[in-house]
Amino acid sequence: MENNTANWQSFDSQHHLHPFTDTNALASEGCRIITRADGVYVWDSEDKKLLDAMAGLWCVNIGYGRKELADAAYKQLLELPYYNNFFKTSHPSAIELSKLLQEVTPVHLNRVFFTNSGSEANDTVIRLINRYWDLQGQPEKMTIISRSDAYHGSTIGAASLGAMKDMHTQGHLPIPGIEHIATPYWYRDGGDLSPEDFGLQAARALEEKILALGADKVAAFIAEPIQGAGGVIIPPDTYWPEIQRICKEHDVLIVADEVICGFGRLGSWFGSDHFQIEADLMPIAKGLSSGYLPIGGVMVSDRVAELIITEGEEFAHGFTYSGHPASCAVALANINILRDEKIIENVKDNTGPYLQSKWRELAEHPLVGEARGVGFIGALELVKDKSNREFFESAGDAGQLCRDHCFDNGLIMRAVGDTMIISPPLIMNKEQIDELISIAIKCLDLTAHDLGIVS
Ligand code: PXG
Repeated sequence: MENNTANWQSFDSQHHLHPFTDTNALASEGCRIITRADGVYVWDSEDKKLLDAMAGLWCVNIGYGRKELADAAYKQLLELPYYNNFFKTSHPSAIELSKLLQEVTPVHLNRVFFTNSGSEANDTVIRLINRYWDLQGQPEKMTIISRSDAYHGSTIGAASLGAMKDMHTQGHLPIPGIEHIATPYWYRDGGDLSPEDFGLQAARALEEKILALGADKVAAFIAEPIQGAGGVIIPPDTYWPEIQRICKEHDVLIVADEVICGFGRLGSWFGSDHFQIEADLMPIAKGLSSGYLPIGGVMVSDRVAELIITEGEEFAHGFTYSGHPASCAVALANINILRDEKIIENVKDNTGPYLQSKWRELAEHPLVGEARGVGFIGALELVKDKSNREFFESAGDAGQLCRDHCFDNGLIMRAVGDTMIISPPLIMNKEQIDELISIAIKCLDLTAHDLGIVS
């Protein structure tokens, strides 16, 4: 195939069905083709350089171009390209990765079930939860409570746990046994309440739901420590402690979906460390391999693992590529780099606070109602009138405009409705943060101008 943009765009529009994409619209526009990357930058097929403030899709935590990860995959593929972990076998890279995960995750999480993605991890979560309560002799305790604006993946189970309207409509979802409560989105829904009071109120919606369904029917509560794809929704400080009190009181398992927050995003190894969440199950993916190869998993607490193991029967669940040797080797190299180069400590103590202070200054812009964030994740609320938190009538237009200006000006920033999102590679330095902020300001100005908003 000839190496040029027009050909690629043509073949792409004829033969490639893209995820979460209006294929017709894309075919008429022509897609942007990303051909290479290094550090915090990617280049397209026209050699345009873009600062990737999304770390791919929230995953390239150590940045692009680390030879150690390519070498780890190459070496593993020559030595043992494939073997499975079924039928009483295992292999060194899966074993070594399980041990390393036990070391970096919270203390009560000592076992991992490997998957290939976050979606498979969340389907595995459903299987583990059902198995756990069956073995407890409470098979009717099977409802899982999730939240509005949640994204937990695209497989049937994971999409059911999520709350994306189009996914439910198109997929005839959710599957039975899944309920949703409101999420603690203070800027949008908090009204006159203080963040602390709103956090308590949002957490108590869980207790009301448990009482309405009957605690003997409720198996688990699933939530991201900070909601990512839903719009970087950061719970007030009062939220997680109250959630934990409620789950403990009603004997409901806690699932902390760490697919985005895990491996340093918040300046801690896991969102669970940041919020002191004691999860029974912890799905992981994305930053586990920094996206260099697909791999996910579920960290399983001693409480759940011991019952499943001591019961003696096999857990009838698994994937051909559960713990693929090359993916495990790459994840091992990735975690070693995160640890040895103290990348997460640097986000916590140095670059994270710097990014957050610069990011907060964007709240002074006439278009920005709120600028929030933790560590290396952030969001801006674009609003029509910030004096009274008035949102745009046609939600999403301002976000799209701003996102397009960012692309044109060399910055990849994502829009969720009218919320602008960043989740940069954790290795982004202060100079690159300055570059991010200055392009963001320029694009906010251009967007405000398009919308006729002036200070
Ligand atoms: N849980 C969470 C919290 C996620 O963010 C998944 C599970 C599913 O992971 P996989 O590996 O199956 O994709 C995710 C994925 C977006 C976007 O547009 C976000 C995700 C995936 C694709 C797009 O923000 N998150």
